[in-house]
Amino acid sequence: MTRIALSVLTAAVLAAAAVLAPAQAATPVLKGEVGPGFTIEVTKAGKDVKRLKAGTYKIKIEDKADTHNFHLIGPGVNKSTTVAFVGEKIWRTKLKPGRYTYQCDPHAANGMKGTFKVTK
Ligand SMILES: [Cu+2]
Repeated sequence: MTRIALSVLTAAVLAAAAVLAPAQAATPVLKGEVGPGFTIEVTKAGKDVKRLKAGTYKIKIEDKADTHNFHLIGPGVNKSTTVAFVGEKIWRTKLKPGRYTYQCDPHAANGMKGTFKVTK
């Protein structure tokens, strides 16, 4: 292979990688945490989530108590862990514009809930 052909090939591989890489990195990660106390939260990079852009998210659920569950309700989404479940789950979830509520079902009336807004 000539040196020119090799550099053209290298450039093509780099260009392809540049096109593919952002698509993979584009799936943002959220964390949904409930328990062990009477707390529930959704965070992104350690910050409480109040607003998000519509799109597909990976939500890492950490359910830390067998007395609580994590339930996410909103446009097109109604997912929950069971109260008895303790452990981690990863939900790949499409969030649409609107308001989402996350709550612990047995204790939502006691304030174990929160909301965030998804915009276009
Ligand atoms: Cu609870």
